[in-house]
Amino acid sequence: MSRWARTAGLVLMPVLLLSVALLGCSGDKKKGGDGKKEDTKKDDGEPPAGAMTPVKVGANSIAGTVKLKEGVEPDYDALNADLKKRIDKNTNRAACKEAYQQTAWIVDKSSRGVKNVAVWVMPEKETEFFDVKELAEKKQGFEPVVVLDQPHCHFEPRILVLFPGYVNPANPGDASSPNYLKSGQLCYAVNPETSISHNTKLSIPFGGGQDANKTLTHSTKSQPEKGGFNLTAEGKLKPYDLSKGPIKISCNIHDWMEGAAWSLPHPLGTTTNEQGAFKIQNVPDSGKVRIFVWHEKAKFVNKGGKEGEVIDVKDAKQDFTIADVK
Ligand SMILES: [Cu+2]
Repeated sequence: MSRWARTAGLVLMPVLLLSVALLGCSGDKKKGGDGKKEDTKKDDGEPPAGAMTPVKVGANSIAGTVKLKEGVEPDYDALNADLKKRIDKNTNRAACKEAYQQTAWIVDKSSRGVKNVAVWVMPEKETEFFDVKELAEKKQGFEPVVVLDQPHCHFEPRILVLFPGYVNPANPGDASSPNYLKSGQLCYAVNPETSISHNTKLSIPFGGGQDANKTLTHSTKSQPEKGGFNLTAEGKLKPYDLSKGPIKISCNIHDWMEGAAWSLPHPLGTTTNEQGAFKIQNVPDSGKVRIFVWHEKAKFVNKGGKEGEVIDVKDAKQDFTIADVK
């Protein structure tokens, strides 16, 4: 049994026992003694609080751009100076010389599009979940293998959006303890350098798996399963409460190496490209969703912050502007 399930069990058990006791008392007073149904279901047909409701995914897509506001510039000199200070202290500095150029902000000069912004959607209500069993089983809408490369001592890509598991539609559990099935997606970290070691480290928010780190020997993007660090398995990755923030990725040997990963319960998420463009597929055909747009320095740039911004899926073009570089 997983840690969250045990924790949930410890918390829920006294509540369940108390509920059974109360039902036993109140049930005696009702006709037929069927107090349980009346206590857990409201008259208006709404599901009981905490119950999970499936939302069908569809053939819709939401696309747009994330741009940096005109006139707003990150302090590139300060970012590069900080990198220089850290890299100069390291014995690998000669081999890591390409890491001196900051990659936290990658802004396209002509369009002002920002790369490496994580964008995803969630159902409108916390008690809803996207039913993606079919997508998971058919391996549709997501990369089955994601590779975190580490050329010249930086992470490539810096930001990942992962899909390690989904809510089991046959037995969804409850909003505070969803029952997840594995998606089958694998994520590997590899080390393409032969002369440098990296100790890749995952720091995972509570409920998302377990912290892990490993010193990587030579391994490649084309065959990550040969010597790569299987983050999915070693980190026991699974979806978690995203309000706790992303999984932090770092390197114990090179302290300037920084990356982050969001671990979603569905594949309706992505990152922006060089022009700041994104496209999310398999969006429901109707209704509302919450959209989240996150940059590692600017944090959430959508309205509503970490609660997400409610949009109608009919508004399929969604553009965002980063106005504050923090
Ligand atoms: Cu490293």
